[in-house]
Amino acid sequence: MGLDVSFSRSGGLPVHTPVDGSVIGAMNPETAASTDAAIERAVAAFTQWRAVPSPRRGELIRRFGNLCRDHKEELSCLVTLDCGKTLDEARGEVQEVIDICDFAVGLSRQLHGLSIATERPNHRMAETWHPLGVFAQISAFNFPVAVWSWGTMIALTCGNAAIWKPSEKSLLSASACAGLLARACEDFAEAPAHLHQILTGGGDVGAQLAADPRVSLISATGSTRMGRSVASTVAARLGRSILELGGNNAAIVTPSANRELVLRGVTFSAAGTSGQRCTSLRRLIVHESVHDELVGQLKRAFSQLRVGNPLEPGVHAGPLIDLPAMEMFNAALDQARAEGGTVHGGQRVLAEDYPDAAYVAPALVEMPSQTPIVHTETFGPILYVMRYRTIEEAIAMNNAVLQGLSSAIFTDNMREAELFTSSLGSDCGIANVNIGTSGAEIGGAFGGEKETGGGRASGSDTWKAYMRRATNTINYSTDLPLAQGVRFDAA
Ligand code: UN1
Repeated sequence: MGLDVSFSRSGGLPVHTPVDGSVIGAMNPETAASTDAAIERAVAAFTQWRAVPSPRRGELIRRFGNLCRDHKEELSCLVTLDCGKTLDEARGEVQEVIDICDFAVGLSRQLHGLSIATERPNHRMAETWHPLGVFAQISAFNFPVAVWSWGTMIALTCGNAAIWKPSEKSLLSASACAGLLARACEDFAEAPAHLHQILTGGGDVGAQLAADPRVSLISATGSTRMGRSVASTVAARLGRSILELGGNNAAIVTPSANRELVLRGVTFSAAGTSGQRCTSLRRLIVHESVHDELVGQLKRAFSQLRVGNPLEPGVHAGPLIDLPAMEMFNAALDQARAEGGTVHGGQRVLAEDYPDAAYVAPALVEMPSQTPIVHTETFGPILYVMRYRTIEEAIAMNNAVLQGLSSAIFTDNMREAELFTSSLGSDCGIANVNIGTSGAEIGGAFGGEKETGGGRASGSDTWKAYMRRATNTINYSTDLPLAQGVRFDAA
């Protein structure tokens, strides 16, 4: 069976591919009434699904993971068409979906709580974990399927019903994934109707999900502006959210760093995915003794990268998502120049072949210091390079921005590496040694601090955020001793 891309091809709003700017589909956005009805259906699905034993819930995820394995190549092509990342990176993204399914299957037998020492005789105290309710995921164009799967596979395993509002810029792969999940549910007796629903639309659909008290947990990936709006709406109703927002990720290059690792790690993290990962490397903080030599090597490495049609083999980076993204890229480079920067690369390429697409050469920008533009996340391949003298100064520069997602240090000096990953080091949710800032595995908790939003998704023990924790105190005596020695003997 092939893939089902079921969103409408006619009517509605056009959906473009960044590969050449052409129209590849159309979106008919949800109305307030249809979104409301979907939430109601999800509530009904939840009341059934929560009663299914979690290892059985895991079995559904196993089926979906296997369907993704069977259709990995087609799904990867759709990811490339949707967001313009290279086919190789798109395969990596679909692999993340498969990996989180495997993780969730194992997790389905490990949703265990603590037993806790109680101060009262013949009592038992324990934590139990229960399904929470309706989970909603808002995902961004740049990882059109992986980020959804991190949240949704865990949420379904935890016994929740799920709703997905993908980016309106990347509907092909979203629609195909939702179709495969629906297929996994088809002959799975315990799966209720509408266990997972996909809602197409823009910010208004997301805002409605955030505002609705029937949505127990909302996970949002995207801009800080979007996250601020979701967070304040959810907080006003005292709901729960998981936010994974902007990053402004830095790597420190110390004098002892293995240069080969630096060149490969920095080039992939800065220019891969055309700098459109939230984990993309945007700031390089280089010891003054190796700065000039490294800049020369990086200039060469950047100029050798092949920017082109991401469906073609051998291409390192595809286009930006659209022409407005290229305008922001150009504006950032202009501002960097005005703030004393020297820009290498950064020009538009392939404009004759693809006039409606946004292909740019990655830019390396030497900056005198961390000026205002360096504090800004521009979603494109721009790497600002600055100098440092002491490791303490470098760490302070790493931490000086408002975002706190990912960070890295390249060093062979264990004192520097340990300091960077210690409580006195990087203040980010991800702190790496001798690898770049991007390309995290699904096994770890993914997310960051400060304006990145504080949420964690994917592996480790993030599942706890998708469940309701109950503390149970059970008295199996014939007495009623009160905690803290309180006496109340009226009866
Ligand atoms: C994102 O850009 O929103 O660590 C997610 C990485 C990928 C996920 C990025 N595994 O770069």
